[in-house]
Amino acid sequence: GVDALDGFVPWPAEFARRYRAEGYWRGETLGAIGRTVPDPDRTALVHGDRRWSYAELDRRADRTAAGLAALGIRRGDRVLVQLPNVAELVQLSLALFRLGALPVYALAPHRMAELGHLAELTGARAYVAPDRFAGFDYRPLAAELRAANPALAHVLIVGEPGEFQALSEVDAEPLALPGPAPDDIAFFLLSGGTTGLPKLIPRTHDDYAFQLRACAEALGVDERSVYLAALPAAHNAALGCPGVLGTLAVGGTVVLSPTPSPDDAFGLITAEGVTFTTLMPPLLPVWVDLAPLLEVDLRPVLLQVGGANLQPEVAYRVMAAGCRLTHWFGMAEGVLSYTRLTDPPDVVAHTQGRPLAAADEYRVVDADGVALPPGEVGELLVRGPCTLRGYYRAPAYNAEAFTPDGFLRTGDLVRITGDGNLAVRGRIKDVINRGGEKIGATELEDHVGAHPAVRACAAVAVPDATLGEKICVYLVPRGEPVGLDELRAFLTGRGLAGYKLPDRLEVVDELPRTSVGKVDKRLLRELGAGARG
Ligand code: J2J
Repeated sequence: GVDALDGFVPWPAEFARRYRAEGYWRGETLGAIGRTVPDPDRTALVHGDRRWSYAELDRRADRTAAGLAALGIRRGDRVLVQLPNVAELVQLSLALFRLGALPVYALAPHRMAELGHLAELTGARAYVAPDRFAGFDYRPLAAELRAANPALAHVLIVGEPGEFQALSEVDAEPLALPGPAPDDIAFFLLSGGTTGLPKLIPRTHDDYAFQLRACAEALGVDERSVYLAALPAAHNAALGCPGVLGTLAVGGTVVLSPTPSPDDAFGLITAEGVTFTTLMPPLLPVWVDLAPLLEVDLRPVLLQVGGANLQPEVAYRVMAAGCRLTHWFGMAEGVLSYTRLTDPPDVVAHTQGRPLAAADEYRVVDADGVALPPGEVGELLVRGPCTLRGYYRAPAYNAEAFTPDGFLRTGDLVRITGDGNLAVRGRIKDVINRGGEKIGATELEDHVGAHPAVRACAAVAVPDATLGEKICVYLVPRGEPVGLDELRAFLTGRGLAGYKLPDRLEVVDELPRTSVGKVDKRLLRELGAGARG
């Protein structure tokens, strides 16, 4: 057997049967993407000066798959992939899907703390990184990672390989590969909301192929569509809602932008005739305000926005400017709810619409897990054809994160409105949502607590006008207090990703406690909000 299955929680047989019988799961594998398209000469991918037709992408993916097989990468092997929005990310992903090897998608800002954990958890056999991105050289990081993880036999670099091997040299005559089964894990995504170390989400070929198809249908994405990947394509929102993979699956064109900033994205929108893209809320006002000044017409571009709280005023402003908007609630875990293109502006501004699939089961429950009457605010529980049944190799965590009958506890507070739309109202999970980037509070606290001058600490979200939330750390010192800059440098030295570094530090004599002795984070959040500005 494929040992990736050790630690994977599949859907129970009766659910798998139902999802197949009802046509959600169709026995597809993701390696088929780019293979059978209406027009092989059509442009599949635009990245910088490179324009690859479907025929070229298909050929490159086959050659990379054969080259990886020649290196000894097998079906079921895990490969840590840390690539920004470059053509090689797509080529490599298709190659791994065809081989049945499993990408573990890290984000570009991740460093040794995150990568070391992911490599160890998955037993990854290879690591793929750029030579440099955003001013950072990944090759010394690769050397450190390999030294710490003996199972990591191969380091493949996009660009100048230095002491390692260039991904471009992983290339061989295409060969027949056994390939994966549709119910195999296709890849892993990082969870946006956890306690302790980051958790991995296994996505199967069946469930992700369904997500791609359903999202494309819902937004009318077809072979004429042009998707701008402005957010990182390694994140679920841009990878597959329908995103990069869903656009390629229907024969459309994908345009890769290195960042979502107007400097990078606007030229591409005009030059390539972009028809849709995905944004997190903080960028939306920036885009809409700058577009007329930079003479870019955003009206032909359907904007998919979600991932963090979107203020209704911003949504109305965007729609008043003539832009089309769909408002999403999404999780890498597979939960997706969104407003449809025919929904009235009030529904788009105030809600995240309806579930992706008719087979999605949503429950709203109180703190005791008891179902609430429609309209009341409670935690959202979800079960469905693309919502995972367990995090990878995390049995103790899974026992808490799922109900006994298999519903994912999202940790998000929602209400279902009278007309059946989902409206996110808050959160009970201990996560900070910094403009769409998720920081697990306990993960950060464990790192802060490792500083010798820290007696106790608590990380909480504080309001921020631009990002929605920022990170504030309350700290009880042991002796001489630590300053913010010193703490940030300490955390960077521990290999923590830059977006998880605290924005603010408050030194206190002690942390407030609830009656049962837990740190009173609600009070800390209130204090943090009050002390603002
Ligand atoms: C408030 N909070 C939201 C929203 C997600 C599409 C879009 C987003 C993601 C994503 C994604 C929110 N308002 N509209 O994967 O495919 C918060 C919730 C949720 C968490 C998931 C996609 N939309 N959130 O953001 O896995 O707290 O996925 O549980 O990164 O983001 O984060 P993540």
